[in-house]
Amino acid sequence: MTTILNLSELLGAFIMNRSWRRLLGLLLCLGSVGWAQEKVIIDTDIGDDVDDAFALALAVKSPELQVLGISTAFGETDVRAKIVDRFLAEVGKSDIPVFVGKPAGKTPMSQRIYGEEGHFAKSSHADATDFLLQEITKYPGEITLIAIGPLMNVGEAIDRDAAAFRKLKRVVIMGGSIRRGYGDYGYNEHFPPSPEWNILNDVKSAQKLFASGVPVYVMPLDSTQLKLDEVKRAFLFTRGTPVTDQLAILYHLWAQETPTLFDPMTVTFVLKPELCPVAPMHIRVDEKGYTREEPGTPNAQVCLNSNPEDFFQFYLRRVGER
Ligand SMILES: [Ca+2]
Repeated sequence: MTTILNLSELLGAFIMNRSWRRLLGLLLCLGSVGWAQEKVIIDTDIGDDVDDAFALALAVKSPELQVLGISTAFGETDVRAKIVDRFLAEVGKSDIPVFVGKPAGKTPMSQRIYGEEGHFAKSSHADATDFLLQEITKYPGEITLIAIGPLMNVGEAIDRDAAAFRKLKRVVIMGGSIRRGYGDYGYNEHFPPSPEWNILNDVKSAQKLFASGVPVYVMPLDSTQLKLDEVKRAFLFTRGTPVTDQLAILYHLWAQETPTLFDPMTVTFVLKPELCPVAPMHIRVDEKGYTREEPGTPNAQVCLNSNPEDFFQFYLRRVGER
């Protein structure tokens, strides 16, 4: 009796001890990772704005995710793919395959040189839509597509095989502007909704996505205008890890001051949905690229509000982890 009591007291003392609780937490986390990694494909227009790189950084630092592949969309998709090649190689993830969407003309790209110098760039990349449809067929109902650029590849996949596309588990996009426009942070003067970049650059594909019947999760301007201020940048860029070093290089090539981390909220939502709570909504994408909230059967789950401080507490800890 005494022995049993002593053992339970000992166990209680261990559990109360903070380091043991942390260890238990880690073991539980590793256990859950082993069982149910989330299969994701990321479709990105990395290369001009810098937030895509910050989204990829979060994905590669997250053991909860199994990144099946990364595809590029919009403009010079081959240059974008070379940027992804280098980023993945520099952070030790060159096993993740990279695919290209249809190229469409030349656009200014602040981070072009990062991919063009030829570091780790693969000589060719297979087609993004072929890959997407093939993976959906292989893992029906299991894949989350995270789309953080204009939606050309999504539109093409729906055109080519709408039935297969519907077998995605879900699509999580950064896109749209429901009640707030660019520059409206909630505390300052109101800026009305405006056509958001990703929707505006391929309105037809966005319309197809909202009509596709696939569960669509939307992280619009309303909840994604997350400013990486100088205190946060100083923290991140002095971590000296392979991932934060690449972010520092891409940030300097981008050559502006304060990045807005629109895209990382999509990856964050997949990992911690409570950081961007969604509500059902019927969204109509009009010809001008507005995402109108209208009465009707919900065709999307939309996050209208997030707490930037909570987001950064999570993001900086995870991406800055040594
Ligand atoms: Ca983007």
